[in-house]
Amino acid sequence: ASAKPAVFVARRIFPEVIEKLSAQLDVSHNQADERLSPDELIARVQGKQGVFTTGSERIDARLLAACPGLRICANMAVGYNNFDVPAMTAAGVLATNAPDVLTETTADGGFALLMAAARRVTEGEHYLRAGRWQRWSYDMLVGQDVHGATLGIFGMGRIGQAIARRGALGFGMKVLYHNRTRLPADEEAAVRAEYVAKDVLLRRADHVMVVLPLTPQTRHYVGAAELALMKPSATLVNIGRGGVVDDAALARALREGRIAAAGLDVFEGEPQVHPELLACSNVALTPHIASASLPTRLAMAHLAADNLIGYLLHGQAQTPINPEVMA
Ligand code: 8YV
Repeated sequence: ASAKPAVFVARRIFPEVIEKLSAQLDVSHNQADERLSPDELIARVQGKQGVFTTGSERIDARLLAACPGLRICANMAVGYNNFDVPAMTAAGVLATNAPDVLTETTADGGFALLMAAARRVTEGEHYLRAGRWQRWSYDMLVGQDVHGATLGIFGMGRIGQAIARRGALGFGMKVLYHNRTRLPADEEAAVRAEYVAKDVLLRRADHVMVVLPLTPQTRHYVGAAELALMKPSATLVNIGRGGVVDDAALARALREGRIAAAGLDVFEGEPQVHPELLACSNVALTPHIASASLPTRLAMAHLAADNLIGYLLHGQAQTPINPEVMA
């Protein structure tokens, strides 16, 4: 038997990160890309002190009760709606996420979708590949401008602020935001964004970017009533979490021309995508890849690994969600 603390890595992950973990910990690794079922996850975590999760493995009271030796769950994601944090804290299990290292890459991803949707990039590609591009016409695939437009941001955390900076400084946009808490004046000035009420943002924005985590409070934060306030020429982008936008209501709004376009990286029930969204032409769709540059994914994996090693060997973690557990 090994004296090293034992950890379970719940998905196939960079070999070099597995090597780094294996140098200090007793590692077992699910080599598959499939998410384990809740029962399989419990069976594999039992007897382990740590688990490396990738953003969608559910860590809840049932798993915690079945895995009493567990001390840390390290999520390779900034979002942690897969964690029941109060239950983890009650069980004395540290939760860590992977913030900061993905901020700029994810903001780039948000702009990629905004540009694609507003300027009909993916729609244009489908048009071309389908052999429908036969001649020039003045109104072929005309979209909306991004530069100089009014950008509304829901969720002004690290990624929201990186998007605000891009909009204001790179694209000359007027930036509005709404958030649970308003930024301090100096931070607001640094990102050149104006705090407004939710309905004001929806009415005034030419493009709305959703960068909210999924919580009970943000579920369907943008639904039929919100979409109805938006301009018919507006674009909606969701790079936060599936479920923050009501995808069925969005598909209806797109089909009825109540808004012009959407760009979506996250979906309710992903990897399933609402069939009515798939049927809409005026929507740019990506499979949850806003953080997916190679250097960023590697940095996220290293951060999760460092949290596991740091906590299990030295009682230290860089990015704890419930630091009270460490005390
Ligand atoms: C991840 C994400 O790619 O960080 C997050 O919250 O949604 C993405 O960056 C995904 O969760 C898998 O790790």
